[in-house]
Amino acid sequence: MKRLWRKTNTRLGFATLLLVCFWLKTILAYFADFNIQLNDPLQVILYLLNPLPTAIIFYSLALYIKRTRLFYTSIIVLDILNTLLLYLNVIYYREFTDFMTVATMLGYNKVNQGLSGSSVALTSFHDIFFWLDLVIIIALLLTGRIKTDKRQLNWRAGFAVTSIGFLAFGFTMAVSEMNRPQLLTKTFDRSYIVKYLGIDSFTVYDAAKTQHNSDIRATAKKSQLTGILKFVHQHYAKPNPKYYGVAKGKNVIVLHLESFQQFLIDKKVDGREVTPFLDKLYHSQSTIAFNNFFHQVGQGKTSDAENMLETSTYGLPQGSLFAQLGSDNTFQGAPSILKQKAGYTSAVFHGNVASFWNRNNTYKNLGYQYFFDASYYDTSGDKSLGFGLKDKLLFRDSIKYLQRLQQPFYVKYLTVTNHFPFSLDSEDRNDGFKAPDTGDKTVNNYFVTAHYLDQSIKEFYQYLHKTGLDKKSIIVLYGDHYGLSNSENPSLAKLLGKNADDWNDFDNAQLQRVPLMFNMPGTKDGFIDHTYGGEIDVLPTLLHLLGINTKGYIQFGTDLFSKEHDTVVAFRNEDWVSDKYTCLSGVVYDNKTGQELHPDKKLQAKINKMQARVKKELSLSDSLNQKNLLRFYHPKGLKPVDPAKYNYADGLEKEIKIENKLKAKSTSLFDEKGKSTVPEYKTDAPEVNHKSTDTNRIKITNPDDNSAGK
Ligand code: GP9
Ligand code: MN
Repeated sequence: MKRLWRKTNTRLGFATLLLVCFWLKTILAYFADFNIQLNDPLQVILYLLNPLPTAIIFYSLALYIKRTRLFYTSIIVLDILNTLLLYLNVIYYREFTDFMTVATMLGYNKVNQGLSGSSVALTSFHDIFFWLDLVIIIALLLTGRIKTDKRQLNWRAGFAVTSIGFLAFGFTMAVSEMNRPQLLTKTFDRSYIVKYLGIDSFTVYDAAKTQHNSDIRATAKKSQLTGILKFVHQHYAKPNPKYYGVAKGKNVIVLHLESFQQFLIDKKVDGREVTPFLDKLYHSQSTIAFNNFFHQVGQGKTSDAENMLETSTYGLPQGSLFAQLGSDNTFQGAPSILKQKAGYTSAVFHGNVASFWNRNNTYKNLGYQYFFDASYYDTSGDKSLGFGLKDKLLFRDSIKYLQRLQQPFYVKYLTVTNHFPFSLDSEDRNDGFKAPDTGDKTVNNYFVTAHYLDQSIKEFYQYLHKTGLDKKSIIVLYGDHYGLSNSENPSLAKLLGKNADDWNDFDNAQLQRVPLMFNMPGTKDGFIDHTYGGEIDVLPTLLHLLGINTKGYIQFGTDLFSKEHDTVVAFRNEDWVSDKYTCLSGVVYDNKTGQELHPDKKLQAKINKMQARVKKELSLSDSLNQKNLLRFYHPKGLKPVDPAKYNYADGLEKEIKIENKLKAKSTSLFDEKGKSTVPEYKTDAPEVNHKSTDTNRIKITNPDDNSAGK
């Protein structure tokens, strides 16, 4: 031990001492302060080791210094800076349950206003340990207990240390990427980057991204809107008078069917319908359903679908728009348009943590008034799966919040149970529905969770019917994206009456159809509409149904009911589908036969024109979002959203406060009935009778709630 201690009298030994102390402090922060979900032993190992590579690289910089004093001062300053970054994150996390982005540090994040004056109140006893080592080491150095080493480390040794740092970093990066593919490109949650790569890497990564975004924005000018406005005005499709305003004043209930593909509709396995309730809705007289409707998401998956549905602009070519731009961008989306034009209250119900896809920040910029995330429900024990509360429980447990919303309301339910890997506890397979036997477990299970989702929607509808909410609402059901990936599709072929051997890209593209239904209980003019369209088209369609003019807005989609609707559906990778053709990487297929076409000159010219239009539309949307151009655009009668006005803690208390203020004028269902409608809700979910436990399959945090755990 003594010998080891004596090593601190050498430069390398001293650097190692600082490194080890810093490592231990990070571990302290990791386990005492950060609430990170570790799912497997590999993640635990990565989490424990990830502070080292970056710190080695960082501290090795001092090893190249010759002068003794300068060496010791530099390495201590480096250590102080590194500790400060760690400590600021600890403090920040205590207030916001999130890591500090560079934008926050520099004070230009619109949503998080940075640390408030109350930071002192956020300190805790064990914080001493973040600084104690430094105090002791400096004292030992000054009193000569640790001797300074006058010999400069030979540069080769220094270089070796730096190289070890980089090698170790490359190794963690590679292992992380294996455990979580697309870790950096997707960035669904900041905590994932910290979990795999550590705080230092997160900060460097975030700084690079922020710089990139701000470079793009700094050069952005209002005049760049001109091209976009020209396109949008030419592209605009005027509403069909037959449908304009038919849902005026109704509540809007958006049911986001996770990973739900159109082929499930009317599908039977062993003679049994997979989703009998949704099938019934699909054919109902009160539903207009689309059977040539496509998802258009990129890497942002659910969040891309949400963005398209609520803003009618595309997701980004890489990563998720919510995650990358959601904290700062100006949006002109459904919640704020509906609030300002027609007095709607807005809310999201979702059983996963609020920070996933950066929703907690993005929703504020979208103008959402309430966000009932996982922290609002009991998600303990077997009540949730990997992506949050099971759907049947989400619907049931949302009622106490739903019934308190002022009507008309615009609400969105984000379901999660039908999500890859499509696992479901055996207690939830209660009605003998059997999975198909395709030879691929993922494919088989997909049918089981889809069946469960169908049951949960049915239960929710029964409640809507009992309380009379159904007749007062338009219910929009849609699938966000594929559940089965292209590599799994051949296993599905037989079930779809096709041959796995000649399964090709055309077949994959056709499977990107997802449901879209507008259901208005009590009406009778429903039908199945064969119009081609995509997620980008939903917002103008919905706004027109609600009798809201969209002419002044920048929206890339067109009303599906309009005679002028654009039937070319752009995929995020610039491939496209129209009512006649499917064009994938320049190869054109005939939709009717599925055969590759060899277009003559005339047809080729037509195809080229459509392809050019698709490219243009996507690139204009990217330019709008990446340059944040909507901040320069002020449609008449629409005020910009002020995200600072929204806070998603204590949602129920806020709702009740409004009811109390409005008194007899309150339009909440609770006040209309004069009592709670919670007892009206019936579910067969066995978990409702399970006691709350200390275990949880997800980690719950509400970034806006500062009271928890303090
Ligand atoms: C998580 C859920 C899933 O909160 O929305 O997102 P996805 O993986 O489908 O993008
Ligand atoms: Mn999804």
